[in-house]
Amino acid sequence: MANKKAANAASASSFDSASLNYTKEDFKAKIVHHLHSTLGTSENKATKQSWWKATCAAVNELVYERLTQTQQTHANKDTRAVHYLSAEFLMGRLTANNLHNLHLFNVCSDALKDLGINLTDLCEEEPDMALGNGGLGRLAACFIDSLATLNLPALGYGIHYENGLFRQEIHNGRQIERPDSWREYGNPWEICRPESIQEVALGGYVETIYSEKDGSLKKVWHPAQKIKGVPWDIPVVGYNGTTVNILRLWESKAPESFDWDVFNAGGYVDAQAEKARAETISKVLYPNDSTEAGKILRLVQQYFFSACSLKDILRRYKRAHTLASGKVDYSEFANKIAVQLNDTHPTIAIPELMRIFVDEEGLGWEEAWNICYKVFSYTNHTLLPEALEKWPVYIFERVLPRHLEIIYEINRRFLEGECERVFPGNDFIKAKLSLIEEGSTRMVRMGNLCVVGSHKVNGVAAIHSKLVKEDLFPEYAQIWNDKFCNVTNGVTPRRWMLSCNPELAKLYTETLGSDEWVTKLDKLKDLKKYADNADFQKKFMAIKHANKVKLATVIKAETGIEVDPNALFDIQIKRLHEYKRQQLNLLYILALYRRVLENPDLEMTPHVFIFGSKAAPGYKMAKDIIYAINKVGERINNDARIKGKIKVVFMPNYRVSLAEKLIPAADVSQQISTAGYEASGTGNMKLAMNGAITLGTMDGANIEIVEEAGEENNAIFGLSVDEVKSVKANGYNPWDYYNRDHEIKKALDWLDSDYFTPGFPGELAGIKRALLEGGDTYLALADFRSYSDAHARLEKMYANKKGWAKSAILNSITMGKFNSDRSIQDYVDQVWSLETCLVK
Ligand code: CBF
Repeated sequence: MANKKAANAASASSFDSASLNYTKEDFKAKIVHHLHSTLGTSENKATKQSWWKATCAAVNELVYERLTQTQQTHANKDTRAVHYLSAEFLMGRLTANNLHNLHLFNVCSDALKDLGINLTDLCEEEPDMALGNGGLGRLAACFIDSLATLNLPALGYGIHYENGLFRQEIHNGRQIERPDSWREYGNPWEICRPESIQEVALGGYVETIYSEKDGSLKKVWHPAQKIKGVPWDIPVVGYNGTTVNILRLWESKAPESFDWDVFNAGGYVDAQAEKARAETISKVLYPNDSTEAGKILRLVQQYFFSACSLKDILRRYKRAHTLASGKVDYSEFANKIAVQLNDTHPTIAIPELMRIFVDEEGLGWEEAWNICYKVFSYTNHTLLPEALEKWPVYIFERVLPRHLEIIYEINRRFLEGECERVFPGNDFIKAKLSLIEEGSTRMVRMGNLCVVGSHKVNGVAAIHSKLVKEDLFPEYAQIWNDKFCNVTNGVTPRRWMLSCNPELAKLYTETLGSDEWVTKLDKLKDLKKYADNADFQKKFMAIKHANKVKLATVIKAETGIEVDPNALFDIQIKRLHEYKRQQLNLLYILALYRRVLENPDLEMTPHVFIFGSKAAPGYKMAKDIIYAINKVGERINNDARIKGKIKVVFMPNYRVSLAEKLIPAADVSQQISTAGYEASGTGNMKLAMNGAITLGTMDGANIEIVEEAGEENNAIFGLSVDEVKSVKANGYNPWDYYNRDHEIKKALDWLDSDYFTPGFPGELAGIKRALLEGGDTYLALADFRSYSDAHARLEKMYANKKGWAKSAILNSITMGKFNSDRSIQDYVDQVWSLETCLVK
């Protein structure tokens, strides 16, 4: 039964450091104890790393106790649980987060101070756990925080990548990718669980066995290879509560570490070949899939973690539901188990569960299917066709032959059943909805498989969910209207306010007289009466200024660029993609630069444009845009004629821990995607929560943000979703904009010259070509003028200090809806039907 009270349950079991008997002296003793006994060092020899690890070990004493209590409670009560399958969990750092969630941050900081150590410095020792690319992976991390905070039984399942997302270096303006070995020297937050190792199979062939007895056909899969999945558990500490769930990440290993016989016969390298092959699976996050080997590896990764996770789920289920006869009672399976597919990456779990039920557990097809689709639900995170995965059938035949047969059977039953019922005899629609795309290379459509094999499909913001239903899967919606729903994304206020912006958090708590807002973010609306209050505005803006001063120091240290904290900090931080339109931002910078050159007395607020962004290694245009931003920045930052009115900063290696420094310091949040392309966005929420004004299009969650914060407090511009569709339908011609708008023309022509790349003319011309000859797929030129006008409005707003403060405050305090606890509550109500479970 859906439980609407989960949000309240979060604070029902609150505790603080005093009630835990974690006084400063206790903490000091524990840290020193671990320095000696766990790290094998002493106070005078210990490095910062050792202090950090000793501190984590001290915290873990409590975390492990809570973890055990949580697991015992869940097992005793045989709770229904959600299993969040995601190829990505972009966790960032955990130290400050765990301390805050346990209410131990201050006591730990005091204890360390006595020991001569600064906690904030120590937190910098922790490498980011960058096991994700961007939004989808960070969303998963926020969601598991909220699940634990709401005392919901949940497990995250993913891959224990040896190397997370590449570390970005900038050399002469260009992105260089370096490996990210985040756990080279050990990670104190993870626990290896060899007792729960799983084994999964790959390749081989399927044998059909005819039974003389009843005439039935039995399928037997004879795999060619076995892989061991070693689980690593990361405790997920809920805020203010007692629940500690786990994130279980699978590392791939060969069943044997090397082949003795081959080794003895002198084949020292060959003996380890299988080990190397097996370990490749969890070696790197998203290897390049432009080659065939890359594609196979990607599919194998997806199968590896999905299959290990399902085996783990079944193991736990069997423990509670095996009858005295030894038979397993599967009638409760769908009541106990919910599996959320975070995008199409874990789709293969659907045929895998069918395979286990039918081939291994002896269930009939109908019985198995009836359980299966009730277990799964699927979140779509994008409409971009390249992200809706399709795998060549021939790869499936080689890697997962039995799963291919099962997919064919699911497809046959769907096309002959529900599809035929709603679209009788309509072969065109059947071809569109089929799980198999016919063509020169036959493909398995994972998105379609998700829709057919799940009981719920959701998008991640209202507009996106509408487009998923009406544009992406309209015929499926005709078959199963109720399957489609919306869950607008959210972010955890614990990390994205409390931990990253402690002074703002303190102001809110002191003014409200309570820190209830940390779980019930809506409470901040009670501060509305202060939005106009001069004293409150002064405090709020002083905090923003202090955050900008801190960021200016980081910028100087990382890039050597000096920025003035009194300037407007205008930030665009997100993955680099043409639809996100960093190139539009750049075009405006070029236009503004020219305006100042042409009119050196131009009155304007000094403006610092800050970018943080990684480009996919194989995405040439994205890398060219990074190069252009850096080259344009170099020229502008060193041009004395403009007297520092404009600065352009590209922060290398954008990641969670850097975002935590950038977001509290932002005045303006650029969310400028082409309407209809950004499913939701979550950076937009984090920035608004911290008092940035959105300069954005009516896209994704921007629409809902503005609904909450008021359009008058933000700068909205550009074509709407419908207008984008109609401009495209009517034949968009970017040359018209180029020829008509002299600022566009001049900015683009500049890129043809060597003005920004002395001695190398045309190095930046690729951007102009993409925008003109390439057709400007994402309508940057069509939106340029209205973007420039929105900038002008922002300038005006910023000039009115009181008005700006009011808008910034209103943005920050009206973001209650974008608490990930609310998103999770929506999943509980609409998709998972989970009960809270308080842990004593
Ligand atoms: O839903 C989380 C995020 O996912 C993406 O990053 C994705 O990977 N598809 C989208 O691009 C974001 O809009 C979305 O917020």
